[in-house]
Amino acid sequence: RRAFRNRRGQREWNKYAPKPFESAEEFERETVKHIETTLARSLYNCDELAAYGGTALAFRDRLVIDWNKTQQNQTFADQKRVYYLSLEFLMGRALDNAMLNVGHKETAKQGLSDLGFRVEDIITQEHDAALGNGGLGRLAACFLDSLASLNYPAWGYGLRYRYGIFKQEIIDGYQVEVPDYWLDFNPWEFARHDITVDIQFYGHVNKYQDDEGKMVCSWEGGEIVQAVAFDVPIPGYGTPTTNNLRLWASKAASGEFDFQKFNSGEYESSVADQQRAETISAVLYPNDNLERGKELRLKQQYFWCAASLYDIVRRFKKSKRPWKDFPNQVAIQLNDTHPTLAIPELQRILIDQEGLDWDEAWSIVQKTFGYTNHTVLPEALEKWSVPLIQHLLPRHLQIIYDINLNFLQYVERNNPKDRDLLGRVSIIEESNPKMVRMAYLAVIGSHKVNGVAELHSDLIKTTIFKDFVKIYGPDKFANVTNGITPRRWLHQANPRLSELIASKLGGYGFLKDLTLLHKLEAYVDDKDFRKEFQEIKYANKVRLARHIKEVTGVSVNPSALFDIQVKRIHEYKRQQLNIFGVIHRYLAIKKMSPEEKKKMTPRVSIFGGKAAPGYWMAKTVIHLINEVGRVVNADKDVGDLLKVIFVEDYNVSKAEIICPASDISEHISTAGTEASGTSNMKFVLNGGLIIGTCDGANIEITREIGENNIFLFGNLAEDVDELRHAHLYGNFQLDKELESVFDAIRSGMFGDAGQFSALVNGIVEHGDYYLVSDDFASYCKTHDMIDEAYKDQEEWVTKCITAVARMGFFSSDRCIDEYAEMIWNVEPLQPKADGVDGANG
Ligand code: CR1
Repeated sequence: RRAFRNRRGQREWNKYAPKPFESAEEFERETVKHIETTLARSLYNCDELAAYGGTALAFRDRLVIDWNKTQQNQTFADQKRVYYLSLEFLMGRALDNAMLNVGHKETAKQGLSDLGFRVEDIITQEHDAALGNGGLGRLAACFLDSLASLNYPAWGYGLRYRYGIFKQEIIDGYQVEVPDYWLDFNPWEFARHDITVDIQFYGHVNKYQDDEGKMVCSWEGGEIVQAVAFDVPIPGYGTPTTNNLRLWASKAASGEFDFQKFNSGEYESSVADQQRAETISAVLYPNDNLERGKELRLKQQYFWCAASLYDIVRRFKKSKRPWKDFPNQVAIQLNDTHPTLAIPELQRILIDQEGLDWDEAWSIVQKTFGYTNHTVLPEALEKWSVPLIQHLLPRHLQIIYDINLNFLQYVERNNPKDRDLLGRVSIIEESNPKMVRMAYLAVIGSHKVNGVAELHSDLIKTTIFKDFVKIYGPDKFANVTNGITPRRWLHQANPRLSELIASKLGGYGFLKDLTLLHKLEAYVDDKDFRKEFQEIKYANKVRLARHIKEVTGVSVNPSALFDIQVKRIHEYKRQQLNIFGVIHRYLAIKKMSPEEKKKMTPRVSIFGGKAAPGYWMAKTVIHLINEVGRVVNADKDVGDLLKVIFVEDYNVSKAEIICPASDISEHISTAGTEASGTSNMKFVLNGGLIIGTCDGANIEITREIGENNIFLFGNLAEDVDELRHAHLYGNFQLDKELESVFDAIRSGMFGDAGQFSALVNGIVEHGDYYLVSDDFASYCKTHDMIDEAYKDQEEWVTKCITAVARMGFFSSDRCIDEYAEMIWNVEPLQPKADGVDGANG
C-alpha cells in the first residue's frame, strides 16, 4: 500500500494555536453581550436559537481576526493562489467546525452549561448551508476545509442562492419539496456591498478598426445585472489560516432601478425589474448528475464566472505584473463543466479589453485552467444550444467559434488522414439546433483534465475524451482520487471514536495526517480497545435509532444489523436493487419456520436521499421504499427481523448522525457509472463495512483495506456494454428470484401495483439499462454472506478496525496536495503570527 507523504515537511501549527477564551466566564460575557446587543434579545427569554446566535457570534469574532490576518498575509506574500470555481458548496453547519478550528469547545460547553444550555442542542439550532445537490458540492466543501488546513492561499467562488436544495418531506409515502429559505439568520456571511461587478447580458457585437488599424470587437447594449459579494470565512484546522469563500448575489444594477417609473406611480413595474435581476441567484438547480439546458441556469453560470474572473483579474492587475505572469499567479480549477464559460470570458477580457493578441491570450488561458470531470453519464454532460448562447452572450459565441476553428486546424494538421475526427471533436455538435459541447471546450481550454477515482479517470480516456487523448497525448489527463475531511467526517461526526483513536495514537495528529491511522492495526487484538470500539458503534446506532423513532415513529433494535444506503436517488445508484433485495428478504422471512427465523440476523434497512423534483422514476423508488416499509414494519410475523426505514430530508447534518451508525452501507451503482462516491469513505472511516460494486472509489478502498474487509459483488465495468447489448436483443433471462419480487409487487402487496409498473417494466421489457437483473443473484448472495459474517462479532470487529486503520489515503488533504503539485503548482503559505502591515484586499 502506498503511504502518503506530505510535501510541506514540518507544519508549524502549535505556535499559532488561537488564543483560548481565558475562561468559561469570558466566553459567557462575550456571548451574553452579543445576545443582548447584536441580537437585541433579553437574557430572560433567551431561547436556544438566541443562545446559538450569541455563541456563533462570539466564535465568529475570533475567526474574523484570523481571517483578516490571513488575507493580509496572502496579499503581502503575493504568491500564486488557487481559485476553486464551483456552482455548489454543500457546507452543512458551521458552528461546530468553527469551535473545532478556533478551539475551546470545552470552554464554550462549560459556559453554555452555566447559562443553562447543552452545547449539542445549541449546535443543532443552526440551519444547514445546503448550496449543493450531492457528492460534487460536498467535495467542494471538503476541499475548502483542506485548503485552509494545509495553508494554501485559496479562494472558493460560488453563488449565494437564496434557496438551497429543497427540504424533503415524506407525505403518504411520497416526496414533497419544500423551499429551503436558509438566510433568515446567517452569522457566517459578510455582505460586501462595496464589492460589486456589473454583468452584461444580451446585446450585440461591434467590430471596428482602432487607431492603429487593428480590428477590435466590443460587446455593446443589452442589460446589466449587478453582482454583490458575500464572503464566508473558511477556518483551517490546527492553523490560523482562514481562507475566503466568495459567493455572488444578483441585484438590479443601480442605473436599472427606474426612479422615473417609481416616482410616476409605476411602483410595481420598477420593483419587478429588481426582482427579475434577483432571480439569477435565487435558486439552486436541484438536479444531480443531470443537465436540463434552461436559460436561467446559463445565466447563473455566466453571471458567476464573469463576476469571479473580474475579481481575480482585478487582484492580479494590482500587482502590476506583465500578463504573461498571470498563470504564475493564478490557478483556476473548474469543478465540472459548470464554470466552463470562464474560458471564453478570460479570452474575451484579454483580447477585447486588455488588447492582447489571440495567441498570447490563449496561451495564458490554457495555462490558467484545470478541469475536473465528475461524470461520464451522457445525460449529465452539458450542452448549450448555439442560438441560446448567441442571444445571451453574442461575443462569447464568436470566441467559442474562433477557439474551435484554431483547434480544428491544429487537429487537421496533425491528423490529416482521419477525416471523421474533426466532426467528432468539434466543440460544435452539428445537430438541430447546433449545440456547444461544454466538456470539449473545458478540455481544450485547460492544461490538465482529471477524473475523481482511478477507474473513472481511465474511463474518461477511453470513452468521452478518447479522441482528445489521441490529439493531446495521455499526459494531459490525470487522476486525483476523491477524499473527505476527517475533521468533519470523523472528529465532529463521531467524537467518541476520534477520542478513542487519539488515546491510542498519542493525540489528534491523525486529524492532520490521516495516514497515522495505520498505527491502529497494533490494537486489532487489544481486548479493551475492541470492546470500546464496539460500544461506540452501538452508541452511535442508539443515537440513530432515537432519531428514527422521533421522525418516523418506528422503533428499531440497535442490536440489529444496520444496513444503510444514503445518497441522491438515481437509477444508476440503484436504490431499486436495494429495495428489491429487501422485498426478497421479506418474502423469504414469510416462508421461514420459527427455527429458521431464530438463525436469521435481524436487519434494519435504512434509506435516505432526495430525488430531483422532475425525476419521476426516482420519486417512484422513494414511494416503493415507503410502501414496503409500511407493510413490513407492521407485519407481526417479521418483528425485529426486518425493518425498513426512509429517513426524510437527508443532508449534511443528518449524514453526521447516519455515517457513524452503519454496520453495512451500500455503494451499488452499475459498474462504470459512479465516478467516485465519497460516502463510501465516510462509512468505512467510521467503522462500518461496505457492500459495493467494482465501481468508483470502491476499487481503491478495496485495495487499501484489503478484499477480506469489503463485500464486493456484481458485473464489472468492462462487461457492461455486452450485457446491455444482450438485453436489447432479447438474449437474456430475467433472474428467477427477481421475478418473484416482481410478482409480489404486481399482486398489490405494496399497494396499487400500477404505480410501480414503469419501474418493473424498465427491467422486464425495456432493456434493464442499469443491469439490476444481471446483478441481483450476486447481490442477494452477498447479503447472505454478510448475515453470516455478522454472526461472528469477533471477526466482524476485526474487519472494521482493520479497515479504519487503512483509510488514511482517503483524506481530502491528500487530494489537495496532489492537485497542488500536479495541477496548480502552488505552495502553502505559512501563517504569520501577527499579520502584516500595509497590505489590504
Ligand atoms: C459523482 O456522481 C462523485 C462526485 C464528486 C459526482 C460522484 O461519484 O463522488 O461527483 N458527479 O466527485 C457529479 O455530480 C455532475 O457530476
